[in-house]
Amino acid sequence: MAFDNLLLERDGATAIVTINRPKVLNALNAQTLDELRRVMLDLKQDDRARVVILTGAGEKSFVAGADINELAVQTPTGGREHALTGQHVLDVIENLGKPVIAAINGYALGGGCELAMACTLRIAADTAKLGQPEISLGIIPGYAGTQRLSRLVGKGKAMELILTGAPISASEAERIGLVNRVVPAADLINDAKQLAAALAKNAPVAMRYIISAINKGLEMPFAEGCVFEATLFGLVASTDDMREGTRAFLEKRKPEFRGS
Ligand code: CO8
Repeated sequence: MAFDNLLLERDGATAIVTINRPKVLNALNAQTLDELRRVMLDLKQDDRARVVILTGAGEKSFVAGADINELAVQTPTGGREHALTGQHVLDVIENLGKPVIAAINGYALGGGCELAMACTLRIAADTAKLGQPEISLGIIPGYAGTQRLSRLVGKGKAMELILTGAPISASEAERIGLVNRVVPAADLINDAKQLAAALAKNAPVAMRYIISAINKGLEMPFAEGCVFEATLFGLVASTDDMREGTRAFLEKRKPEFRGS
């Protein structure tokens, strides 16, 4: 697959996707969004890729938002379509069925913060800044930021971040639960690779069901979420990996999961 604005590398069972428009701080234009959609759909089907890392090119920015050149000329119907397209791409990432780790190497603003929130886990460099500055452009988040931010950090903090538009530091983002952990900038990619390698050893079907149970379960009443979990629990019992995992424990050895 050829991309103008993305790089795709492999590190064992980890696929590393880098958004590569450093001159505009990796802002997401329509073409980049479409390339992200295509690479993610491809990785979803790719059994060699058990975990995905998503990061930004350069040292300054993960993604500084949607491309403001395109926002400046959008029409009402075009804006709605743009928002729905972006929401769809982020939905593909959130429900990829394998962990996607955002390695936040700098600014994650607007659509960049929304993109990071769609990932399964977030590791931030200590130099990163996160926020939803749309209000300063006279607009609102459009890639589901109002929905995901309030679910991740609660209504009060989401209101504050989106209404003020003020960015926060990586350590503040960790304190409020917007990122899972903060590491020195120089260690970011290695830390993300280590976490990815550890996750890649886990049973792929079980990871897929965990992601699904949590994502879909959050949209359901508690009792229905529990029934959904029980159904997935039953399904996972049909896998060779369940037999391998339980047998390996009893035989006092490390399991080797094959994804079947
Ligand atoms: N879009 C386009 N270009 C950008 C963007 C962006 N989001 N961010 C930075 N750039 C460009 C700058 O224009 C500049 O270009 P040039 O060199 O040609 O002047 C280059 O990147 C470098 O940026 P700066 O010189 O501004 O770098 P600084 O270090 O001085 O500042 C900042 C860094 C603070 C990150 C600053 O660039 C900034 O404020 N950027 C905009 C951040 C922002 O407002 N993001 C939110 C955008 S809105 C959004 O994401 C909505 C998403 C949902 C849309 C839904 C569809 C309708």
